[in-house]
Amino acid sequence: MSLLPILRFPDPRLKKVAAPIERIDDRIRRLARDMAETMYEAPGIGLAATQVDVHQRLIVIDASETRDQLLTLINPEILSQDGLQICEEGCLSVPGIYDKVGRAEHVVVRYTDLEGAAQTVDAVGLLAVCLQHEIDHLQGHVFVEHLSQLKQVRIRNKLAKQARITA
Ligand code: K2U
Ligand code: ZN
Repeated sequence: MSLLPILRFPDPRLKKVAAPIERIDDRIRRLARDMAETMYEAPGIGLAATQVDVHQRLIVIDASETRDQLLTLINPEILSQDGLQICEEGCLSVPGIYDKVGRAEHVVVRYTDLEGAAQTVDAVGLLAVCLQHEIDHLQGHVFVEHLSQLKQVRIRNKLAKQARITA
């Protein structure tokens, strides 16, 4: 297994819309394994293929306290959503930035698992937030886009300054 490099905001590749996965082959299975390893090592509770510069509709999530309930979702789609929750979000592609984002409290997501079986997950709370956050990534959206323009300018300036210091 391998750790994968994670794209950093505002890399334009994070804006690409991921393509549906047509066939679940060894390449997809290997990618899912490497994404899970990368997520656990970061550490994070989710990771989208977009973030590792693979523009296909695959996400991994483990929002469990015990860090042993890995979900691998191929071609996830939100079937229904309702309610509202405000959650402090961060992102492995936007290190050091955390802010409150409004998301649906409850989502029902349909997806295909690694065995090719159709699955549905009915989620509330942090898992619901993470599903929306990761599916946003597959659509080319990063959570900071939900913040004010002023906050986005400040974030870009802060990350650009960090990049100059570490260059
Ligand atoms: O997509 C990612 O970069 C992974 C995020 C997913 C996530 C962000 C906010 C809320 C839920 C999930 C990371 O796991 S960032 C680390 C983190 C973990 C829990 C809460 C906030 C941030
Ligand atoms: Zn993210």
